[in-house]
Amino acid sequence: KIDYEQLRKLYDETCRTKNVQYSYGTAGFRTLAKDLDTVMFTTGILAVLRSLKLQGQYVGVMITASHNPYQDNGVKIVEPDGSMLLASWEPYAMQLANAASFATHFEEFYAELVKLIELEKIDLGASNIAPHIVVGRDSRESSPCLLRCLTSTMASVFHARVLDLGCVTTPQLHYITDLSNRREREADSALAAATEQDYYSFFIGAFNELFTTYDMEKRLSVPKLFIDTANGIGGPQLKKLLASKDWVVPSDQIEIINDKSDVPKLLNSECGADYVKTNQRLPKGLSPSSFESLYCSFDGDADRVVFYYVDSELKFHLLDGDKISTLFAKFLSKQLEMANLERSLKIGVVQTAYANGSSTAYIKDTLHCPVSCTKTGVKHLHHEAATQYDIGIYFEANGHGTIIFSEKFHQTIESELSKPNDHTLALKTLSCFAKLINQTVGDAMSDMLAVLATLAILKMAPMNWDEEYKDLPNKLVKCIVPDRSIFQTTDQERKLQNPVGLQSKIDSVIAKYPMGRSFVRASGTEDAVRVYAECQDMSKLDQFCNEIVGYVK
Ligand code: NG1
Ligand code: ZN
Repeated sequence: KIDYEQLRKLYDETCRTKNVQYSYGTAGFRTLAKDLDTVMFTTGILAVLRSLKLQGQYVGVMITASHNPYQDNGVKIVEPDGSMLLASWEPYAMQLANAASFATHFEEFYAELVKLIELEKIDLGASNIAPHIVVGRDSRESSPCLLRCLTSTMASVFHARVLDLGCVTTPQLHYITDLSNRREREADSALAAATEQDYYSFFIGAFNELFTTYDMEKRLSVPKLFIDTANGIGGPQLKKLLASKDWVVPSDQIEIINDKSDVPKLLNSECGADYVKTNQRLPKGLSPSSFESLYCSFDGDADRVVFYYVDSELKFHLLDGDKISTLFAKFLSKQLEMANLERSLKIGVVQTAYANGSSTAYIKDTLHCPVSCTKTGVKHLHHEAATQYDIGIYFEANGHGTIIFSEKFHQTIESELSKPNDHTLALKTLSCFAKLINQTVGDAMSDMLAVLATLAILKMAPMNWDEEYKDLPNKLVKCIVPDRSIFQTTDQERKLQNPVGLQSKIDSVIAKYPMGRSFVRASGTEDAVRVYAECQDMSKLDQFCNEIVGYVK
């Protein structure tokens, strides 16, 4: 039922990157752009199969390498509801890619493909089901060419309908994939496939509704917000949001910097969320001018955001993913309490071991909110937030995160709002806030709007936000080792199981430093081992970290 000759022809033309070992990690496939043709070809096919498996629903595919340098690129598949590819399909993505990469003849690849189709019982002949695919790409120079490799077989071999969004942010692709399927389900054919415009209207609508609820003028509570878009796709997309007729925040309150998405080499270079978080300093293009301003940085595909400000002594202060989590936790627990729902709806924060120890203590001891710790990687945090809480707040320290509101949350708020009560303001706040958050995935634009709204409602300046708790001095180091796969962890990556004996050495170092905490794990995205350390005394931090690194190397 597959047009064998056509597939073979396209395979021969497209699978030019041979003998590359591909692996589908926490962020999909990611490597040098010049090595990606083959894996794009097979990922396109896998996305089609995933859609067929799910009765032809829209499956998303995003071409991006996020915060990586401009020479890199990557690809990942998005489920119909906007979440990450089902974990049990990740091995298929690898098998198919490596089959094409290492095959000497087309038949070897074809056999692997047929095996997969049979294993998953996919009916390619079902005439009433056409696969639906949504594709998007970030601003990288290599993306258009990779897109052609990705989509080459979709229509001609598999009769797929392909919705090409062009250049979008990663969270826009997730959102539009989910919305397209919701519309199909509601058989709302008049609206058909979702667009970028739907995204802007929806989030601006929620932002405006929240300000109207509080009878506030649509001005930011800070005099000025500077947004560093890492010279990535966030720049042009944010400009579209700000240019929308419904966006009414005065234009002199917002300034976008590092917005040269058309100059390939500038992408993520000395700017963006990763740079600011790692180096704890202002990005290129910013001088500490006004100490009342708020600053934020997106990463290259705008799924992460970190905030920062400079104090009156021009000292830099980072407001990272932990601070965003705690701000939302403080705000939303208060609203739940005011709505008298704190006993019926469960709010909680999900972190990884990289969260600063002070943030964890603050959430538990000051906010009295439950905290869970999961392994690194958004899918782990997302799962915990979605299954354990009615309001599940999760952020990685690096700024990637969102909030998941349960079905019970929506039903409860709706039913409370429908009866007369004294908590209407809090109920409306919760309802609007849930709309303002992109629940499919961490989203720099939506998270930024939510932070701005929260600060305005709570009448908090950046400094007040920062003062809620003080970070413990901390350090994150990358160690290059001969074989990182021997570093195996347990307890949500907080303890090493292998190499045997190393953990007890680490423990004995930790014991010497007051408030000391340290852990070692292999990176899932780079060929390196990461060492994290934090302790009370800034002047001892380097020594503490070096001692651990000494045992790792
Ligand atoms: P690895 O390389 O596995 O540490 C990094 C980030 C994660 C996550 C992924 C996906 C740190 C310490 N790690 O993972 O939080 O963002 O990349 O991009 O920031
Ligand atoms: Zn990203």
